[in-house]
Amino acid sequence: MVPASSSSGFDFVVAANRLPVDRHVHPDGSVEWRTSPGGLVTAMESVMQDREAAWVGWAGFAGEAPEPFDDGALRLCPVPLSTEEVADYYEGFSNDTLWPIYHDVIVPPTFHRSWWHAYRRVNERFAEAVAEVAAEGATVWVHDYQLQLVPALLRDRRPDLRIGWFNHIPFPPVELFSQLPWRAAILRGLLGADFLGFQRADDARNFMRACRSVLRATAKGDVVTWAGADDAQLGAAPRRVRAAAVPISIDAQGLRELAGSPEVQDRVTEIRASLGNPKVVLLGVDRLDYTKGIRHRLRAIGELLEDGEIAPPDVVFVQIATPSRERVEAYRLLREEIEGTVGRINGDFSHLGDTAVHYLHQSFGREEIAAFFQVADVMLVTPLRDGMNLVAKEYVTARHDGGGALVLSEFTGAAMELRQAYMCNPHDIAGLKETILRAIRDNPAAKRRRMSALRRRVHNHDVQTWAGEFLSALAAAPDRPAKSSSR
Ligand code: ADQ
Repeated sequence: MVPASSSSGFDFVVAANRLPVDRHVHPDGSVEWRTSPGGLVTAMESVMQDREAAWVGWAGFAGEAPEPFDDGALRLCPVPLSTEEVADYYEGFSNDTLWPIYHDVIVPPTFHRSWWHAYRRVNERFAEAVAEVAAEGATVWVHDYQLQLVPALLRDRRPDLRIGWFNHIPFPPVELFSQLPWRAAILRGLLGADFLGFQRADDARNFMRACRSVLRATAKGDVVTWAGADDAQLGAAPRRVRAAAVPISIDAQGLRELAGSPEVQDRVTEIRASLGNPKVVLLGVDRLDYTKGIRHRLRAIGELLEDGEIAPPDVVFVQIATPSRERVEAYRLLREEIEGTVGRINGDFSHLGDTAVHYLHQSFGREEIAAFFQVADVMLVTPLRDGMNLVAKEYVTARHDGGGALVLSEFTGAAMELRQAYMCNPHDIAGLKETILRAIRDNPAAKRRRMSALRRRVHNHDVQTWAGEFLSALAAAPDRPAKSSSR
């Protein structure tokens, strides 16, 4: 399908830090575009299928951006970032300032004014690029913490647009948010939108409290009213903006079909055999990020091995850790620590041919991940803080055979919905060990009941439901507050 001509512009525009595809240059110079990693693209891919729209984002490499190009019905509009901007806007301000603040300061955030300037400059570039491709009165869906100034920057340029923003990560309590030297500018940037979507009701509440405390705005029900400011800063005009929880989900039907395909079923058998057909397989699948609680999980596994509660070859643990943000110091240190711990555990508890912890620092295709989910008797999702965590929803959906058990941290957005999981507090190592053992040993009928309730929840609230809820809330805004969509 040929997308609507950009001379009149697109009626629907998505803006996200990354395009849904990454460029890979082969040694022979040929170029291949592959699906880019991470939760946002996984979720949005099926929402955007066959939708005539433009997607504005970075192509994943520094330097000049390629010309806009079409991917099916989607027009991809690459935004260029220089090497310094990748370091300052992306690795710096987004991933080393905002990410830690928005995730409970698990590692200390770094504040640099030069990073902030780059963040502002890149947000302007994104706003400019969206303004160029959006048709009169178009709907614009801005994503995530990297683009929090885009709503107001865009409204300045194009007051005709309907602008929504969705936060894939948590929004922090005001006590943490207030540490940000640029807190007022960020809130004013966000208030340029008509509707702001969050993963949990608590995130929306945190945002409202920040508006009250930092901007002295009023917040009633799900509407923030900002009287405006008498200055020349961004977002000085008065605004009424809705903020509510719209929890993200997965393409449940697509994953069920994939998981049940003969190729994936064959892989399930192969993977189990290559692990030595253990009685119990424990699994973790995460980006290698300090928010995901991998260290705490390994600590619990190490102690269970030491206590003799679990042992290979009967019980093995597989940790898949996708490489992530490898140029940020905190991530480099985390990788060293985790790999050191895995080495120590295996040194102490593995035997020739019987490995206690299988550690794979690799990215896999969706088929392979779907196969791993079905191999897992117990899935360990133990983040210290996570906006949602799609892996939890993917796991229960992939287990269409009704088997398995999910151990889930109460600090994930998913815990608000997946209440029949084996809940844990990952900081409480003794409690985490007990929960893992319970998930292994509970009677099969009880486990099946839990899994079936979890699967039903995801089935009834899939990614299409999420996108529908977000877009109808956006269509109802502004000044026509609709009821908060969930919980
Ligand atoms: P992420 O922090 O990236 O997402 P998550 O929600 O778990 O985390 O999504 C990760 C995605 O990557 C899943 O679809 C998973 O299957 C896939 N994945 C993980 N490891 C992989 C590997 N080794 N190979 C291939 N694929 C792998 C952010 C927020 C989350 C929020 C999402 C969506 O941090 O809280 O749920 O956005 O809003």
